[in-house]
Amino acid sequence: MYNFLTSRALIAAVVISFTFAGCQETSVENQSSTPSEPSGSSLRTSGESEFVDGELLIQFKEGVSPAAKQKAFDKVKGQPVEKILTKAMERAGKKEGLALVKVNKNVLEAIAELNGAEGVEFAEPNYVYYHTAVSTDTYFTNGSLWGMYGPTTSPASTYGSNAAAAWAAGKTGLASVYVGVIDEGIQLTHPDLAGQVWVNPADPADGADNDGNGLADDTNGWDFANNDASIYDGGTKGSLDDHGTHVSGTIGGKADGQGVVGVNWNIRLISAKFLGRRGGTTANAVKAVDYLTNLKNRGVNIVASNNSWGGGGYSQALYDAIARANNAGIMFIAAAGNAGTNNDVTASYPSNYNLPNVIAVAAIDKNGALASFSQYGATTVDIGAPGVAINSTTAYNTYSSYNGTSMATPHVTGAVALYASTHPGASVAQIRNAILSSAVPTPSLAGKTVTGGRLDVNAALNK
Ligand SMILES: [Ca+2]
Ligand SMILES: [Ca+2]
Ligand SMILES: [Ca+2]
Ligand SMILES: [Ca+2]
Repeated sequence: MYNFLTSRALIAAVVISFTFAGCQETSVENQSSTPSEPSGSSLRTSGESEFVDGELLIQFKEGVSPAAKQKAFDKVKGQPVEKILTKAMERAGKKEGLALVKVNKNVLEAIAELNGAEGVEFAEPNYVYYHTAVSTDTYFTNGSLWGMYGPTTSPASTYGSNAAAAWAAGKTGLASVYVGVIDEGIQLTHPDLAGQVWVNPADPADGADNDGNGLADDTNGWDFANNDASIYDGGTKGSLDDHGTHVSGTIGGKADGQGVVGVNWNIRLISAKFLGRRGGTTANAVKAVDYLTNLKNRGVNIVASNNSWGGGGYSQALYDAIARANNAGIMFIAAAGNAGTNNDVTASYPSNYNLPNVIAVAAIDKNGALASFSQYGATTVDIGAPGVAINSTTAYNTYSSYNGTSMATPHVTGAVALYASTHPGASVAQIRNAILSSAVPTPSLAGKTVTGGRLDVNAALNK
């Protein structure tokens, strides 16, 4: 079972403030309550991976006969409940899609029977993923967004991302750059996010799927967890959407004289919500990734997705979806995980997928130390970024301090978006090189990450 924590501790009410470059921002953390750990009653674990009991995914080979499919279903007493065939799969020449199948037997036994069976490309569990925040920092009241500062900015923080130096050079992002937030939902009405969330010009809220992507009224994105158009369910369905709102604020909180500010002052965030109170599944992660790929293929300038979540084992279906994103030129920035372990030894997904668009992110604290919870890996984790005591937006117009590789990841995603704003049309290879080759050598990350260094947003933009 993965050690990613899914509960949040209480946050004491506290007022903090900081200043930068003539921009005074005040952050108020409010008391927030703690959702309880999911009961997990419908979940099963295998080794370290959690998956939905009684469900699996089958990728049939193209052109397989209906008889062969039925034979495969019968073999495991399976009932197909959904054929997942996304626009991105169709564009990639797939017609079979993924079959989501209910099975009336042990999932792992069923998979063993299916792999190698006639017409079956692969079968795998429908894994469960959780977001990668470890905890709130109850008493942390240092009053700064240290993760945004750099060694020569004012205020300074040696180990921050140095985004502030990029702002000082006039690089504050563009509303024509889009980033997908694959996470919980986003409080799009939060004072620090209002206007930063994409409004789909091709599908107004009229009950019809005007843009023909199969989702009616995906005006700000889509909620794949609940299969509906509302990307923010705080207060209505008990899903607080704090985590998705928090990463969003780090990527693109507004510079408006109050609250926090993100790496990008100008940006458009697209919600691909797939994490609910009980986490998210492979089936919905694939849909979320492919949703963004399809939008990109239709002309929306999506440069990256932020993936502050993890869990499960290796999924060929998710790998394939991330590969489609790669082919569409979308970076996939992923949290290394919060179990404190070595990803070279024990693989962590999705950050371990070996694809050009995947950048795996570890968390450091404001003293440059690798966070105690942060996973690492000399060959599998690329770079460190601020992930301890990170203040950002949370649901119900609040601000909170969180710790996690979840919090480090959006600093890197933000850097990718800011880079794309100054290097329009940059390729996956160019973006990857800019972010990783500019990493600042950092002792705590030496031998623990591919670059041995930490994010420097300003240096990346000068690559
Ligand atoms: Ca639509
Ligand atoms: Ca519509
Ligand atoms: Ca919803
Ligand atoms: Ca603000």
